[in-house]
Amino acid sequence: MKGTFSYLNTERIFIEILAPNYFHGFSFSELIYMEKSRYQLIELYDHKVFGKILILDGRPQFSSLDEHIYHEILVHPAMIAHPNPKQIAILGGGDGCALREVLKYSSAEKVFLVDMDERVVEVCREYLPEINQGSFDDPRVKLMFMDAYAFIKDWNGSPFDVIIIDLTDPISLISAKLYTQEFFKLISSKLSENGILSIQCESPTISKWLFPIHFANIAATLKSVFKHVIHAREFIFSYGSDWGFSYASQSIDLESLTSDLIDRRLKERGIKTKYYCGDTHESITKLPLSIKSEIDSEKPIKLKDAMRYVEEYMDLKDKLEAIL
Ligand code: AG3
Repeated sequence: MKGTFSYLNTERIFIEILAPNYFHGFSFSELIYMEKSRYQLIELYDHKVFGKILILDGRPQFSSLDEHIYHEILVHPAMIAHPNPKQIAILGGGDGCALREVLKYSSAEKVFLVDMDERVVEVCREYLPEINQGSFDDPRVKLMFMDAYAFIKDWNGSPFDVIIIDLTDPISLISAKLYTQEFFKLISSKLSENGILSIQCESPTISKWLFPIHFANIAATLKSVFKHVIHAREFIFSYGSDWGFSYASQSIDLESLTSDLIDRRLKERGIKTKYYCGDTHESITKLPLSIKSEIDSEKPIKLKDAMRYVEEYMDLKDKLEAIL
């Protein structure tokens, strides 16, 4: 089976186009599993250094080697900034790794995992138990297989303390609409008084060359909706570039999270991490000047433009694949 998105996948070599004339790739030791689900191509490979690598529609989602870096940075700043996170929603994240990190908090009473593709959850449950550590079966977890836009829009239960957005790249309409101002306003209306949003935001340096929705305009969109917004950036080996994360809240002053407070809360709450701590937080949340000014010069992403953005990406992708 050959993939449908921006990459070359011969028997052993995988190449992802990150930007025009710029690639990132792996050679694999083994194909563990491959399936075309209703929504996407799911591939799972084994690699000598990276361990297991999950690829959805030609875009690597994680590897055993560095998934903890991505997931700890995605989850803990928001969970730690909240005084007592009880009700949490994870949008996307069907691999169960963000879920594993959230479940470390004994304050978490109810965690909704909302993923469109039940097959991703089933494949990760079966083939990656050492990574997601049975998180799907925790009694606090409710799995919802549906569109996250509809889940949030129609939610009329008690508000969420933390919402974590762990989506695929904004290059299909299903995911692109979840990075818009309209969606962030809906999120804000479903957060509790001290509620915090955390979201993966693509690469701050590379994504803009290929994706019409990228770090700086996602950040500008968040800024147009939330009072307090901070960002983090770290190199993620399995994506072949730096990666961006943003955290947003209407009431919690996220800028005031100090290294000491983070270490104290991690300790008080009994949270064991491998990568994230007060020092890590300090170092990853300092953005360079050029990235800060890119955010300032961007406009919010509107829902009415999402389809056009996806088409723009498809056009560029076809052109780039044609010259491969
Ligand atoms: N979520 C999306 C990461 C996007 C990676 N994109 C790429 N490699 N082009 C990751 C899911 C992990 N829970």
